[in-house]
Amino acid sequence: MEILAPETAYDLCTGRLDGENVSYGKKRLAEIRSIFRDRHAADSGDGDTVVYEVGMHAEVPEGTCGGLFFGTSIIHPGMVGDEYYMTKGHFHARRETAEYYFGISGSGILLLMSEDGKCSAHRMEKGALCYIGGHIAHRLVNTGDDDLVVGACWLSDAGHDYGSIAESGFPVRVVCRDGKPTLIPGADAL
Ligand code: M6P
Ligand code: ZN
Repeated sequence: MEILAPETAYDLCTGRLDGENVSYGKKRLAEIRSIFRDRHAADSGDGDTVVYEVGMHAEVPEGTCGGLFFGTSIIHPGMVGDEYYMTKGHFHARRETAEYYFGISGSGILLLMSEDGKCSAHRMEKGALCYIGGHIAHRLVNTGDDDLVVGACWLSDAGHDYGSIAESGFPVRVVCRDGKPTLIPGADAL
């Protein structure tokens, strides 16, 4: 029997994934304008701007029971109006499934929301490990000047439910006030 080389490379410093079954996707402003509170700023921003990227290692097809996915989210620094760049955020389609997020570099906030709309905010930085339980929506916000890089591991049959977020949003937003990240109430757009 021979000793096999790793099929996939994972850079512990950058979160970069390379090799078999790895794919990368970019999320541009044009696709996610509606998540930001300042509609005018979101609509007048260049739709081609990449807000965040997601690399993913998927050994099994989406929906496979018992499998795992492994990913890296890279949220670029920037703002729409006074609101920091962030991910769309989602519940899992299979609500009971959990996920790990872990900080690789940069600084930001992980917003968590229960199904009845209770929200909490957690600092996300290198070395932070966050267990996101089932029935909890999750969104990453980059409050720093560099990329916020966060690793993730979730079940291959968890799925994504973006619809509930789109309808009611997160009840907390992260905006810049006096140069500092500040939590403000309100899911609605301006
Ligand atoms: C992490 C995981 C993925 C998710 C991605 C981007 O890598 O949670 O499942 O797709 O972040 O987040 P979102 O889907 O909310 O845009
Ligand atoms: Zn998730």
